[in-house]
Amino acid sequence: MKNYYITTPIYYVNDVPHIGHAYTSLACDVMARFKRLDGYDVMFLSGTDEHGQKIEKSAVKAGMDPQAFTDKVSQNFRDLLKTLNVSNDDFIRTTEARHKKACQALWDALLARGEIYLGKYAGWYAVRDEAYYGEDELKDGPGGKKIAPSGAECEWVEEPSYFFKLSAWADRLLAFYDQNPDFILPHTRRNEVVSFVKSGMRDLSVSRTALSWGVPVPNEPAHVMYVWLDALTNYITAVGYPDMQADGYKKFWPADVHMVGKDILRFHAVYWPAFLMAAGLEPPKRVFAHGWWTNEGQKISKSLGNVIDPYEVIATYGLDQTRYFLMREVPFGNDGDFSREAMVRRINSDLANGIGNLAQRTLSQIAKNCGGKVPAHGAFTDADEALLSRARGLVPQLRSLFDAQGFSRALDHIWDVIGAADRYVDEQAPWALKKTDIARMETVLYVLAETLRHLGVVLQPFMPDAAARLLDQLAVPADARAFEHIEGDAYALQSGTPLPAPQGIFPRYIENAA
Ligand code: ME8
Repeated sequence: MKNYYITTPIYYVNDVPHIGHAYTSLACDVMARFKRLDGYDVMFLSGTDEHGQKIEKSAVKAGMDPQAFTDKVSQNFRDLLKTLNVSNDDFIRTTEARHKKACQALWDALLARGEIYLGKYAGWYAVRDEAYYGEDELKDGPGGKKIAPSGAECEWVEEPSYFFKLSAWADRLLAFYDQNPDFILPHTRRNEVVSFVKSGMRDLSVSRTALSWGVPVPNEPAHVMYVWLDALTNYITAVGYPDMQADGYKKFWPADVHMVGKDILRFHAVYWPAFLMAAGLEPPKRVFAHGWWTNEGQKISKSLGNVIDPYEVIATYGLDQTRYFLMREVPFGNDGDFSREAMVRRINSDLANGIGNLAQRTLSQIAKNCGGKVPAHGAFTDADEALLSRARGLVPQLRSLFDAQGFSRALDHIWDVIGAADRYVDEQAPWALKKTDIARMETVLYVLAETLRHLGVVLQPFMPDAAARLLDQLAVPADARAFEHIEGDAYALQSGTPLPAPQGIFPRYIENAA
């Protein structure tokens, strides 16, 4: 059985969903769709993080009870996923009963194993990050304020608190990173985690008494769980924990990838495996920390008023165009700059002039010169075989790139094949063969159509609608669009199959077209 479990972060509901949230969810969607096409049974989870001081404050500000507030705003994140055509299998909210049960069971396991003790916290806390900081990590800000490395303001907190014995886990974490060199990707991010762990970790405060908006600590009515312990647990709640005999748990835990932004790597690559190992559970197989998007070179922030609204972007440029741009523009893992000029350039050169034009040229010649049917073909020449073998080579290449979440490189490879097909059309000039050698013209158009079938199948994870339109135009049956159908020739296009009338797939984007 091939199973695959991938997760997005669960998003804080205090924010309006923006392009950054869209990005992580899209990357997971591309990965999940790829694995499904490759025959895996996939579990793809997203959701919302609804407890803690930050959310409680936002609810108060909105003049609402926190439950009513989170019910309302959580829906915005669900709606965004739908608009993005994200194929998540479950959507978890940390205010659900199943989650409270999982958190309390994990707490009990940690307590029973002697990993948690009662003490008193006196130190700094940043509500914006929901994170504790040591004095040595902070800078002085205006008005004597203490500022965290993230830029968040800190406040002094003194309260009774349970602690998790994080300091005792440093060596075991370092050994775990050593034994699992791909646990943290990209590798450049690994070093910062390792040096944090080596720098000497303090025990971690895992309960709060200053607020009540959280999962109650079992048998301790004055304490609620620290929101990150609560939030991280969502990944096991959704597969059935604490029932470790549940089908979901047996099939999907440990998760294959937790996809996160680089801002929350420490929580996922240090705290989370430590909590799990301390509770006697397996840590996830990988945490991938992707980069940060800026807007035309500037940090995206509410106070600068330059938050990019994914709905507006999709309405302006199109959904599949946006998905493509975000996955292609920067190597996955690096920071990226969202610029409208770059978006338009990608749409026009890669989509309209690239795959769009290749499909249009091929399909319109077939419609005109081959009676609207998949053309017949004779023996393949070396040039034909060369192009077909590049198309057939796509899946194995993409598999290895996807294994390390190399989405933009995967698209580079796909576009190399599109480039090779463009050169092939120019060299073979089927429009000229029409006058001299009809049989050869048909073979050339067949080779192009078959190449397009491969391209349509591998483009599905990135651009599900556009790829489906391409495959529809090639009359590829809906149940013959997986990778197994392009490995080998068994499902190759059949000469004589009637094709629908060709339609453009990617129009050019013309500024101020309205
Ligand atoms: O941190 N560029 O939630 P959050 C790229 N609730 N990605 C961005 C981005 C940007 N400019 N802005 C946001 C939390 N993101 C916690 C997570 S998980 C157990 C709990 C993405 O709503 C990126 O994935 O602040 C980042 O990690 C995430 O949104 C933070 O979402």
